[in-house]
Amino acid sequence: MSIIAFDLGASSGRAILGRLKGSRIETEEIHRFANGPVNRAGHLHWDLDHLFTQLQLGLAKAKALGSEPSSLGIDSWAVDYGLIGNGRLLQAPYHYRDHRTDGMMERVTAKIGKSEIFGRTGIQFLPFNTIYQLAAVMEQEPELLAKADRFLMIPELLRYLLTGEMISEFTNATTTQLIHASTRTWDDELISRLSLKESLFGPLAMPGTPAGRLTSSIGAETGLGRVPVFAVGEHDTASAVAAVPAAGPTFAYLSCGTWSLLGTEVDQPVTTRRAMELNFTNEGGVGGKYRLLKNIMGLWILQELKREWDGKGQTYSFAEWVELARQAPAFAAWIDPDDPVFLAAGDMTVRIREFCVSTGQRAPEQPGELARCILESLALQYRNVLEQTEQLSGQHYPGLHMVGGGIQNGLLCQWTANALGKPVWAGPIEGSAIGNLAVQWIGAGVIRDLEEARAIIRSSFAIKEYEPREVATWQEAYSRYRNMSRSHRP
Ligand code: LFR
Repeated sequence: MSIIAFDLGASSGRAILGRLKGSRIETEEIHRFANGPVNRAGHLHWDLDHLFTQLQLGLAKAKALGSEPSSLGIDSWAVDYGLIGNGRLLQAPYHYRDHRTDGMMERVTAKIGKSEIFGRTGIQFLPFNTIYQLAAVMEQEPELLAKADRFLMIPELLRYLLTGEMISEFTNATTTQLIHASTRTWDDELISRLSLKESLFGPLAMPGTPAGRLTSSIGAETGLGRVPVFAVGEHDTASAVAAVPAAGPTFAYLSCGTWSLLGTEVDQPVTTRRAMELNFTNEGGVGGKYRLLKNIMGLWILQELKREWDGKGQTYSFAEWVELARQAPAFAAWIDPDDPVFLAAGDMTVRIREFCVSTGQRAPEQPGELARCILESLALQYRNVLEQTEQLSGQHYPGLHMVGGGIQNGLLCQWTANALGKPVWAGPIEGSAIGNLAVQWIGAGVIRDLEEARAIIRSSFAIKEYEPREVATWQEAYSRYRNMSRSHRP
């Protein structure tokens, strides 16, 4: 019997067919499609109609391949949402990198203090969190909120279109910064202090809970019938962390894609002052766990650099960018990848150069120098954040698990091991899709729990080990990097 995971990422969306043969998972990518933001009247939005068509195409392809999936689940990146009025989507959902939230986090936290928000929710301060997106709507488009009777996040919206049922999902809901960390449900007090309607936010389903079936018309169109749909870890990072092939309860992970999410799993949120100062987050996880982690800007900076140079007619493949980085001189200049200047789309070359000059470094000129600067800075920042994770959790990690598409960049994996002075275990690549599948099997009672799922994942997918090299050189570089980034931060 097969099942389907839809994983909607920043570079593409995918439909992955999964089969469980004994204690081995087999996966097959049956459909891949574009999932870029669309620019409408100067704002970045999701193209939901396109995505819905692609989901249906994925289902039809499964049918054409002779498979009759027994369930499906959808995951995507966090924080984005749509508003429903009278059963209809009121507006194309905004993409979180849209500029409309500029300054909103400062406005909201001036009204409700940061320590109060963090103490209640345990969620890190990112300018695009749903709470600040909703505050922007309230200021800029209040009529929209007045018309809305329901708030749904992206996978929930797509699930609604497939099943006709509106059900919110816990892991993704935590990223709104509107879920109370100890009650694990909507924080009605926070919601009403923001002057939002409590009735917008519906009941929450935990990952692995049944959440309806394909409507009869979609069942008929795709030829699949009324296939059950699960609420999975619908935040892609929740799914990716569920797929970390760790053997015991104490481990550190890096979900490596457009973003780099580095941290550990905990039973209870860590909402100490220190966690807030370090801007760590406690996002709801699969199996009742929390993900204590930090967002690192990630390969986004390199992806944007590539897009910019493609636009100038100087086109290199991603593999070529990595090769150019390998050949460029070592430890010449670094950025703090988490400086907010790197968040929005656009001209990374200028921003990287300006950052380097403003911190007393020589500005990288050539493509290889720019790419090297980004990848070394990421590896060094991973070490910094792993040390912070150890401080907060009181645990010691002997190495780092890396999952996600970014691990195809072997140079970054090796440099990460070098920077940490510890081994990196890289795999699986399709972390989010595999975690999505695993949670459906747990929901169906085919796999017992998260621990068993991880054991199955461990034996099903190749895990590549990177041993640290040139440790002394990287240690010295790390000390210099720390001084550079410390002096730069306010
Ligand atoms: C990764 C991710 C991160 C989230 C960011 C924005 O794809 O979901 O976890 O902080 O995207 O939603």
